[in-house]
Amino acid sequence: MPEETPPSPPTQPPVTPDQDGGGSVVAERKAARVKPPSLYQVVLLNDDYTPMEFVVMVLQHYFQRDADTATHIMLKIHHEGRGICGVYPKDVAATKVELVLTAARREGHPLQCIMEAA
Ligand code: TYC
Repeated sequence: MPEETPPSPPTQPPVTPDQDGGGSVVAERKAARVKPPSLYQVVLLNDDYTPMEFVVMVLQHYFQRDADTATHIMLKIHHEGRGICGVYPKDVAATKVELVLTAARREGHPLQCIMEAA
């Protein structure tokens, strides 16, 4: 019985310097086509019942504000009716709104938190 020759490995197409089959050329083209994510601001609204301390806690815990900044934002909301907590990509903003509303309702506060295109 004659010996079979082993199958030869698949041959690679020739590579030229600026077309290497998937490196930087593809990455650059993709970056040019991808839009930056649209941003949303998370806004707290004033009401007559939510304690100031709870709003300050929300701003510290969910929006990473230090105590002074959180107090400043809370007082701005108290006096002007609304205030921006932070600006985030859409899914992050939506998650923060949900977390804030869940925490407020758990404590029995009527605090309103919304998101709007920045
Ligand atoms: N107005 C509230 C009070 O006097 C405090 C408050 C501040 C409530 C900000 C909501 O988003 C708010 N207790």
